Amino acid sequence: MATADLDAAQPCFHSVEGAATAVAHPNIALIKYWGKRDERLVLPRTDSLSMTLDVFPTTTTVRLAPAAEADEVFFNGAPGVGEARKRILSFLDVVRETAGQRERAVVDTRNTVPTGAGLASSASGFAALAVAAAAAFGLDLDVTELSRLARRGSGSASRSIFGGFAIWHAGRGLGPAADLASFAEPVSVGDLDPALVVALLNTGPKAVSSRRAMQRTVDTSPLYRPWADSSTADLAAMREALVKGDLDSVGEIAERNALGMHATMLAARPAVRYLSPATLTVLDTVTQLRRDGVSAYSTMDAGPNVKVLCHRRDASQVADAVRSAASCQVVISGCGPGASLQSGALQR
Ligand code: 2P0
Repeated sequence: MATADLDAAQPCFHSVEGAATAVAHPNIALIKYWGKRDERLVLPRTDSLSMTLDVFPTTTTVRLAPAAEADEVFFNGAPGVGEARKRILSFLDVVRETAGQRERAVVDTRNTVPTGAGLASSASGFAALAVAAAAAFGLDLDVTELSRLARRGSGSASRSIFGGFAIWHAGRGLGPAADLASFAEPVSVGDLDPALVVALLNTGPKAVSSRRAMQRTVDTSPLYRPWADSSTADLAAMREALVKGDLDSVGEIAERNALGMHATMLAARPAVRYLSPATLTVLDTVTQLRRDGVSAYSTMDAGPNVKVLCHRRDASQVADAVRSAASCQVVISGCGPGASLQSGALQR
């Protein structure tokens, strides 16, 4: 079935034709996820909290292929290769196991965010894949179940099932009970109209994948445990600041949480350093904006790119300052929607 045909399809959670298309957006963590306690089930060591973007969507179609002997994967129209392809095949195995099916599938995924550059492409990618694959394989999952499923593809994807702000609960322990307890859900937010100004400093693939980098950090960084402990306290403070709609507190907590996460990586053996000279230029610019009375706060993920949290009314000013300081492309994002089947809303 062509994508155009899916546009006209009725909203569906069961896919009678065995094909479904879903859209999801990346999210940026204000309280970071960095470190797993179970690699296979993708169980994190700490809770995390994010804002879903309204830019850089991923659109993914999953089509069952009953006659095929192997799955096929296409990224932006080209046959998938390497680790990214392997992760999708493993994820399809999880979906098949959940659905009690054996059929192979064709996955066609189209990203508008540069893949592998620390711009959360795996979050939008696996959220869209989870929603599309669940529908194509006829799984009738609610959003909590979809969040758990997306988590198996990539931890941060559990949060992209939801729009606005979402918390991903780490859960406790190991095994099936822990699996059930680790999912994302929306969080309450007061009167807040935030923007994230994304400074695209380097959109090439990163040297060390976040998966490997976080494992190395947990295994070798003496700063990891203190950061994880402080992140728990940051999360509680963040939830309070969000309910109050206090952007300055939200920003301060997010910035210190991100810098702390990068400190854990710098102390890993060998060190993981994603931040570049251009990153520091933007950090200085954001500090200067604050001195000038603009509420602006930085956060960085597994890459050099900086996302600046600010009031939406200040976003153009922040974008201009960052663009001229770092001579880079800048994209302004507001709060985005949760993952959806192309034919309708996912919430039920
Ligand atoms: C986050 N990041 O909370 C953190 C902050 C990057 C830095 O989630 O191994 O691609 O697939 O679960 O989700 C990037 O890690 O890692 C990430 P896996 P993922 O957004």
